[in-house]
Amino acid sequence: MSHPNTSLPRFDLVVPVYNEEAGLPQFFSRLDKLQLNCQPIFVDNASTDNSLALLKSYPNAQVIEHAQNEGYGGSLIDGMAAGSSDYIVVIDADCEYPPESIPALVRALKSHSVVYASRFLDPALEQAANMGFIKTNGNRLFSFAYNSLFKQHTTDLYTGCKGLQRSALNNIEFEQKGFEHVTELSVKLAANGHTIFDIAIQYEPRATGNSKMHYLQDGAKFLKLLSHYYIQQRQGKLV
Ligand SMILES: Nc1nc2c(ncn2[C@@H]2O[C@H](COP(=O)(O)OP(=O)(O)OP(=O)(O)O)[C@@H](O)[C@H]2O)c(=O)[nH]1
Ligand SMILES: [Mg+2]
Repeated sequence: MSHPNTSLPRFDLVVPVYNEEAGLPQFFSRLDKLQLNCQPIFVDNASTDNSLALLKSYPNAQVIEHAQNEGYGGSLIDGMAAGSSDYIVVIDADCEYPPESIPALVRALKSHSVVYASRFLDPALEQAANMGFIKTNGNRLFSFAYNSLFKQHTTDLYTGCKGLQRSALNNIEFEQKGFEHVTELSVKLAANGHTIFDIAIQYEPRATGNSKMHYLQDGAKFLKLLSHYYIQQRQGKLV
């Protein structure tokens, strides 16, 4: 990154990685082209393929190595804690969320403490992404349930691409290490008075590697956890 794009404020780019050797070269080259003014923080979650070696070959990146798999949430928690910039951007390593959207996310962070890159905000982009019935309606259901209980308006609770002003994390202690982290983070941000601001993103379903999500199982866990946090909030125990 010889001539970083200095029109944007500096930020930490947190990327959770688990067995993404097939997609990482493309991720790196797309990131390079953007010339971002950022600190990449890669969290290798005990990949069993060549991901870790690839991450270590990327110049000027911070690489966190998990000796054992600590979950998607565990990876984000460690990645976010390792940085020090005022702004944090989280993005998956598989290019499903185009790295080219990062500048818009950072710009939005100047005036919003929490920004989610939504796959469902722009109907034309949603249609082009062709995500399939379960993923689309599962996400709608989760977002609706969360919005109703926590007075928010996000269109994509389960996006893997989001931005945070670091100060939004000040009062938050995390306990969830798996994909449940997404729920916990969103609930606790709301409980701390933050409002999620959505920007539209063109989602590109993965062309390489395998998904490790189990939608029905993870969906049931989500609804249980959301109820748990709602009850905690009603009892005044959430913050
Ligand atoms: N599934 C999974 N992903 C992890 C883990 N740790 C880090 N990740 C990374 O978290 C990001 C999201 O995981 P994905 O498996 O792509 O989840 P997804 O995007 O919902 O599923 P796909 O649409 O099939 O890609 C990717 O960058 C993974 O490499 C983990 O323990 N499990
Ligand atoms: Mg993915």
